Amino acid sequence: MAIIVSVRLFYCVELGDDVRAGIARSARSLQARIRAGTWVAPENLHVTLRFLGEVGEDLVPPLEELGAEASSQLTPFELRFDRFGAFPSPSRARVLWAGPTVDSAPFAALAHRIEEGVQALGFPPERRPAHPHVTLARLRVPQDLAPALAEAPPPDLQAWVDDLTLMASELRPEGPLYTPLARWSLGG
Ligand code: 2AM
Repeated sequence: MAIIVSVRLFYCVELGDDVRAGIARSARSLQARIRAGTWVAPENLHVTLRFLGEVGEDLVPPLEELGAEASSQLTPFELRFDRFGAFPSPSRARVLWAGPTVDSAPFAALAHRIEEGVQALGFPPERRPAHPHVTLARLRVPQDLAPALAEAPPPDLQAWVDDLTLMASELRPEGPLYTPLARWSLGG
């Protein structure tokens, strides 16, 4: 009997040490305003492109091919982190994030190509719009963060995105452990 081993995967944009530290620092003014939540460890801050969930090992090679192909079609681009926001809305926040005020066309193009590719591999369509963001904290109960978000000085960071990563995620009680499975330079 074949044993199917699975791995929890997502495509993401990794961020440099300086950008991660800068985003974490800029979020400090919000820390006292969040009642019950889990903050993402600074070393784990990233921009998810597509969450895949538990994936059978047999799908890893085609997902690697897709990553290589999608990344070869784009050149490096800049991503700004100049606002804080919350999902699903600031007044009922469950997720606090930092992201760009202006949509990034290259990010959207990369997300679109990956979405097409994963659907061709049999993944169900992603219903959430591809909005680039770095999750900073997850709140255990929805909280009205609108006043805190209006008052907090916004972040002001720029990241140079020059590669795409297929990341494995192991969920542990002390927090997730992320391990890059493959990484491709944009533009090949
Ligand atoms: P997010 O924080 O950008 O929203 C790794 O777990 C990443 O995958 C998380 O940072 C999260 O992205 C995303 N993720 C986790 N669980 C998910 C789910 N059930 N649906 C969609 N995205 C998810």
